[in-house]
Amino acid sequence: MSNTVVLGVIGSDAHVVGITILEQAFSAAGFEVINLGVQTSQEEFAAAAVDHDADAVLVSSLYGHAEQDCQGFAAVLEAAEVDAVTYIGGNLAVGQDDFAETRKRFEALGFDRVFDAETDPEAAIAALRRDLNLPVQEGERVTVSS
Ligand code: B12
Repeated sequence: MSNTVVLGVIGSDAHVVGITILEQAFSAAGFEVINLGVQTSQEEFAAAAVDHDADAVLVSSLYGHAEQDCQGFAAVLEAAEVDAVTYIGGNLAVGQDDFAETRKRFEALGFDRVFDAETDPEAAIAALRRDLNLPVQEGERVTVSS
């Protein structure tokens, strides 16, 4: 049985290209991907994670409002009894920022890993395989900076 990933763009954000690439990359890597698309609410992420018994919830945000959109997300997942690894990635802050600080802020919001907009999807796949204790693929990069 394949591992299931719920993926979407949170809040009012309509940037769709990144998650389309992520969907393709995770599917090609053998994951079952439930792509919720753009403008996805916290509750829609939680409901999809429950419905599909997700192993991971992957949140994308590009438009600069990620921090506001993710306030209370960990509590929503917990209330729905979602037991999944949570990642967030994209353009997570407005303008130029110190990504180490950004990462800390999103970890404080409850995300297990935080990725910047330069992230190669393969690095996120390698990280997820590691977090889910799945076998690492031949030639796969196992060192991730996140
Ligand atoms: C195309 C685009 C648009 C299009 C979107 C079309 C569409 N439906 O997708 C349009 C014109 C509609 C648009 C609108 C807006 N945009 Co725009 N847009 C862009 C642009 C030029 C490219 C985005 C893109 O497709 N990149 C290509 C994909 C492949 O890369 P990506 O999205 O970064 O995703 C990769 C990684 O980030 C990562 N990733 C992403 N999510 C996740 C999640 C996880 C878990 C992981 C592991 C990895 C990961 O992996 C992805 C694949 O490699 C960027 C600038 C840029 N160069 O990034 C601005 C940009 C994102 N937009 C921006 C802004 C401000 C807006 C608007 C608010 C503008 C406005 N005032 O109206 C609106 C928002 C509308 C809305 N409701 O969302 C800003 C955001 C600023 C910030 N965060 O500080 C940017 C950075 C431009 C800028 N430099 O100012 N935009």
